[in-house]
Amino acid sequence: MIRSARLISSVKFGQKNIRQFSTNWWANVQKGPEDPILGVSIAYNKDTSPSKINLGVGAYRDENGKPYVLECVKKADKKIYEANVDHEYAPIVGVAAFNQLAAQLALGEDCKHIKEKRIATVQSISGTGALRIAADFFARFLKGKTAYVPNPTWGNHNVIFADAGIPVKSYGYYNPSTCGLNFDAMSKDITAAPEGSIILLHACAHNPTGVDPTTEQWKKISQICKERGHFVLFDFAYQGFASGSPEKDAAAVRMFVEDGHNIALCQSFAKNFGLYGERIGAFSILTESPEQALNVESQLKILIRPMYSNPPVYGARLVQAILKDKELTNEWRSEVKGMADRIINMREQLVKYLKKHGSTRDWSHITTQIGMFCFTGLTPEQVDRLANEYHIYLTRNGRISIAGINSTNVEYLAKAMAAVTKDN
Ligand code: PLA
Repeated sequence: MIRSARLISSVKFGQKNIRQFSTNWWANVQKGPEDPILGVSIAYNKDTSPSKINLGVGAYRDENGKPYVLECVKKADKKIYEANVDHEYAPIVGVAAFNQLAAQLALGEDCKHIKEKRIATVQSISGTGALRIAADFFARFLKGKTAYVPNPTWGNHNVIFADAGIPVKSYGYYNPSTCGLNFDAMSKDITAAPEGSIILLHACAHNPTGVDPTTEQWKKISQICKERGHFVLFDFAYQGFASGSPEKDAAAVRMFVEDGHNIALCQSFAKNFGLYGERIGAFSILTESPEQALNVESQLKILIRPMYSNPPVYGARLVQAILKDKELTNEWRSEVKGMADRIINMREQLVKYLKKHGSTRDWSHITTQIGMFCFTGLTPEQVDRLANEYHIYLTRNGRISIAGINSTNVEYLAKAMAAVTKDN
């Protein structure tokens, strides 16, 4: 502004040799690539074929391929409307009652940290926002530490930590030859990480592989993290989506806390409450004492205030209305189970139709993997063929969002997958 005003006034006063006024500030900005996951939806939206299928982003669809608004959410919506609420700012940490209920949902009502007020919880802009707060907080207070994420992981993990200035490395996780967990590599790499590293774990329904450690394996990982003095961050984006039971899906998180880890926890309510666009999540840090929790919370506030000041209230109000009401909570439980069950059923259907269409591959991982995603083993070239020849869209790492499959499109999908994998 100042600069343009100066140039314009120079012209006014008729000075010679002034620089040409220009508004061309962004000539050096190059076009960047689309996001590997959200870019899939852009390609899908452009396709005009009636048989097109979007298996890219992990967004639940009902049997008719439509977005699903949970009944408990509709009821909560009505309650909020009827309560004639105002639209005042929330505090920097968000809606306090929501924060409490969110932490309880993940950690259990008996969690000592909650009872003893040894936990700092802030509302976040969904799971991504929680991770971003985590990464920025670690950059300030765990300076010099490296974050270890599974290989592979949700692609945004790497970027979030890198953008916050935290070095990111990976630990072994997936074994492509078994389509299962490479527990040896996982435990070796976590052991070899420098003492006191940040270890990111997917609480359940690992994205993109759909492969989770067993209870025994979780116990060992917890032990290793203890021995090595690692700091554990759980990304909990799918509570209820893996098994249909929010408690079962929280087992690993709760086990680590029982084992004595003061974990950090990122929660998302996008998938389990179907509140994708409301951007509702929570970030918690478990501490040694109530005083520490207050100190941590004060620093989280200092971090959040210049980022977005305070979070939007609507999603928090919805989740709060559901979780504080026994009946609505029970309705939510049965609806989240319904979504999980439909996904499990689609896995079975897909395998059945792959066989029917002559595929002799071992597709058993489709039913053994859990949660929203299946890591199919399809190559990037096969993925491209699915898009170009069959109008079926997925990420190039071969991940399919099972939630996008329904009884109308499952056979078409199976036929196409059988065709593109026929000769290899
Ligand atoms: N953590 C994991 C492991 C996730 O898979 C996702 C979402 C998030 C956090 C963040 O979700 P939120 O910010 O919407 O709460 N992953 C999706 C969507 C479903 C995405 O990539 O943004 C996916 O398709 O992988």
